[in-house]
Amino acid sequence: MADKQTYYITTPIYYPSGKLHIGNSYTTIACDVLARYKRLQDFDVFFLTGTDEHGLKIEQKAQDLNMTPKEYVDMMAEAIQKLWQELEITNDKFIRTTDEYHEEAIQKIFQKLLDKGDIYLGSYKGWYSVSDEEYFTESQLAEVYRDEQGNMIGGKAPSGHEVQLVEEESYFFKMGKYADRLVEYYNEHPDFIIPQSRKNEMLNNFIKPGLEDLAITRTSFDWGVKVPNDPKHVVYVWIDALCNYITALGYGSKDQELFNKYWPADVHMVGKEIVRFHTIYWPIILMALDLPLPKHIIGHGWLVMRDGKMSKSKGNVVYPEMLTKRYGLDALRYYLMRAVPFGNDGIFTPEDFVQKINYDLANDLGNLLNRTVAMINKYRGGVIPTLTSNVTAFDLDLEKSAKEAITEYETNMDQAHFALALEALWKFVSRSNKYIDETEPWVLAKDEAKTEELDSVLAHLAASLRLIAILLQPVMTHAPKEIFTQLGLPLDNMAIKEVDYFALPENTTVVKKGTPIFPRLDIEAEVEYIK
Ligand code: ME8
Repeated sequence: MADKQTYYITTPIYYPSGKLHIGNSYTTIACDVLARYKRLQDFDVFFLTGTDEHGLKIEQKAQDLNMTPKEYVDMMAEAIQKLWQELEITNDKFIRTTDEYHEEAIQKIFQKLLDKGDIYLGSYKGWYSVSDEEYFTESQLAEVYRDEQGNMIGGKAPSGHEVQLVEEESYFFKMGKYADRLVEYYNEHPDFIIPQSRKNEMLNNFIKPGLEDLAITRTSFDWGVKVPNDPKHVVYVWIDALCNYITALGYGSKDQELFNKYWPADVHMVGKEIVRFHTIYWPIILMALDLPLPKHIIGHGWLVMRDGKMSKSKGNVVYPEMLTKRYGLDALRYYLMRAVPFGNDGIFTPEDFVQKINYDLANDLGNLLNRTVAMINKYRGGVIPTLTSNVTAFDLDLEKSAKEAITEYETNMDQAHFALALEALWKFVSRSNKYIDETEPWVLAKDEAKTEELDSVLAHLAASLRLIAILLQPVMTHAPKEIFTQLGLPLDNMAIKEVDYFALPENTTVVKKGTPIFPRLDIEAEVEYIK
């Protein structure tokens, strides 16, 4: 048997500097949806997520809580893994940048680039706020002081602290050396950066103006991976973090089996604000290491609130647990995948959330299932009739819609256009509901001459629900199985690969009484609850 095709997908590794919200959950669920989709297509999938645990921000956060950085990240990494379990994320590995194997591999990578001459020791000069322990460029400062000639002589950081000109020893990475090769790679791989608009932004705003050598070590704090043989330096957190995608597979360790099997990655999924790190720094590091580059970097838009980005200071942060406890995991996963249009931001509002659940899930899908199960019980003693094509005047049109739904769904899923894939599926849910109104099974049931037609209608409805349930599996982790169970269909054949509308098993019996899979919500009351 031929080996399965591999598929390696990653989320960003999140900073454990606070409780994760529905924004981070969006990216992780999106990757989980793709991972599940590819597994159902019979790919050999490796799905990675994890935490980015070094750096000043984390060190300070731990200090605020009177904890050591390690105690703090241990606590947070546990909470994050628990959250992903609750959201039924099927990651194959969870990497922490404080894992020993990762730290050792980072040191090896650093040494390799040093030996190669791509890293050199120099000095970094910039405006530094001691209180913030951070460098700021002129444009990042809240205030700039100048002398009479207009030269900058000082300023204030956004925190209000004074900055001073500081020069510190730093190792630099020769980014510019690889700029031409990077542009060439972009040109030869037009779908490396998705969506394409972000590629132009990278070229025009960052690469064309010239890539400066990047300071990749810090001496002002020590919560990080120490530079080999020069431990007063720690490796810049972004270099440390980006390399997780290869160290997680064993690169830089004794056992490189996973690395040989899964690298290069098929997809690094990231939010739009970190596309730059993934499409400039990361490919350049890989080129310097003589490694192949990932196939796609997908930069998605943000989930925002009516009053802008979610932030603790605005008090508008929504946490996933609150929604899953009340509405179930399927509702949250469905909502998130539908709410963010590809490449753009999506706005979370309690109204939209509650309405999508009520209209799409309780009404459209829930009704289709309830009506179908009830009619099969009432008219055929619970047994689904055999499916035959083209018996009623409406069959062909429904069959055509099923085919279209499959194609549209797959085309969009292959491009990570989740909202469009679900839209295609819901068009088919509506089409199937309309088929009930068109064929009027309750009228057919009164006419013995229409037995065959009624059989056909009931079988088509069961086939539609079977198809919908199969295609919903990457997004919803419970409802598809419940639909199968209510229809009495065996759970061992739900693969998406070459899914066939007509492959409805014979002689299955639906449950005696279907229960709603998504209860209808009182919109006003629930909007109040979420607010
Ligand atoms: O940037 N909408 O970690 P981070 C959608 N450690 N996605 C959102 C979001 C929102 N409102 N808020 C966050 C880091 N995200 C680095 C990454 S990778 C080598 C290192 C998601 O904790 C989105 O994917 O700040 C974004 O890129 C990521 O969380 C940022 O997570």
